[in-house]
Amino acid sequence: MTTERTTQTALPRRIAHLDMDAFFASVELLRYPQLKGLPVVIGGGRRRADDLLARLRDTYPERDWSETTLDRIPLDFFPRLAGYTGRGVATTATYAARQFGVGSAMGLMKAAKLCPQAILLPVDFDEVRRISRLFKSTITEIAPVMEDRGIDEVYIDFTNVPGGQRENGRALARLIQRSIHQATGITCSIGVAPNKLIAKMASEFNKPNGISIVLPEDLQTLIWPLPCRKINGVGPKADARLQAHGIHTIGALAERERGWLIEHFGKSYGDWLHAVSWGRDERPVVTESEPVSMSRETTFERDLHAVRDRAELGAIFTRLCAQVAADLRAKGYQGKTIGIKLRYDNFQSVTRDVTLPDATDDAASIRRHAGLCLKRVDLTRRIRLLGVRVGKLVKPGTEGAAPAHYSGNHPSVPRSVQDKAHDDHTHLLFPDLD
Ligand code: DCP
Ligand code: MG
Repeated sequence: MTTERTTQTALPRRIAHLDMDAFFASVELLRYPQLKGLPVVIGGGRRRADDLLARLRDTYPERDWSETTLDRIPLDFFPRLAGYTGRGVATTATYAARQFGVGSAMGLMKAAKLCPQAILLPVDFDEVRRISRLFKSTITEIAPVMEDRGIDEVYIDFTNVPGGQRENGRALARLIQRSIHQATGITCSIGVAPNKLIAKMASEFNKPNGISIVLPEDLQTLIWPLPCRKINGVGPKADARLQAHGIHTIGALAERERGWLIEHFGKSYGDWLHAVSWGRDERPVVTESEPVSMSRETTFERDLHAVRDRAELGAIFTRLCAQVAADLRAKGYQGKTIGIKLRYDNFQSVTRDVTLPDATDDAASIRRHAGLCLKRVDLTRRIRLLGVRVGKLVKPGTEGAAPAHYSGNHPSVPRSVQDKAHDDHTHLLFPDLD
């Protein structure tokens, strides 16, 4: 018997990163197409029963207003940013609004100063999730090796997709872009590169509705001039330290010896910085990702104090635990690690967790153990944010735990932050947990 061996010449890796354009805002423009081209800012809470509709029925009772006539709402009926007061933050803005300097994570009061005429709309999470699923299924019908990286972005491995190498990936990117637009009515931007790291940078090069192709030989011209902050994994703190050493661009980073980087940034991060500055990244596109944890967190309207705002905090805390428990049940998971996250008024965050002998999805049990974690942090300072997380997930009835390699940026999976235990002042809080 002869063994037949097919020799497959390995094709060059072509990895795409796709990111929807002004996603939450684009979703609202589907509903209100009359806003196309106008500055629109999304922020200030969730969408409730459509209050625009209610107001319309009041003002024009003679007309028949319904979900199907939203495109006929006159422009002057939409709420504007002008005069906004409050602590709301913009989650995103249309490109027309960005021309005025408005962007995501900006306070709405500041946005109102920059662009008072902008229309302010709340986010509709149900619709956002529906469109998110729709654009992802459109992709996998064309290119099956897709990694879900969050609500509006994915990686796609083009390497072995028929036609994936044509024009170095541009042909397939065009097809996917067109298909998504047909299915959803929303544009996206795609970067195609030798790996995930560069593809992620490239998808931003031609936003909105753009395609960018980066080849290995483009490293010097396209990647090295970029600021280090453009590297997915160089955050504001690492960037500040690099800047302090006079390293402002990826090219400047590449000039440093690997040994120097390790000396100043530690073995693993230094090594990684060296590799990425030379455009090296071998991470595969991972198709199936199981969450390692599920969490819910909330940022308060105003900073809260553990003692003075005890009742309010306690209620929020209970609700977060109930939500996480509901999330776990909805997805069929139980978890062994219960954790909390706090962010103080100075933006410093701390986390604590505890691991139980048995996995749970029970709200009361989560509440009890999360409450014990709270006792291990400093509660004399004002708090901006509170989060509850359940980790070490298992699916009852299946073998073992969810794979531990997952490190995705699923919106509900925070990166874990390790912290040393503090003195506790928590006995003041949540006395029902004692
Ligand atoms: N988002 C959020 N809070 C943030 C940033 C983003 O809730 N601080 C939400 C709103 C965005 C969506 O996530 O619409 C996707 O984030 P992106 O960073 O991809 O931003 P956009 O898709 O809005 O714009 P772009 O065209 O730059 O991708
Ligand atoms: Mg986007």
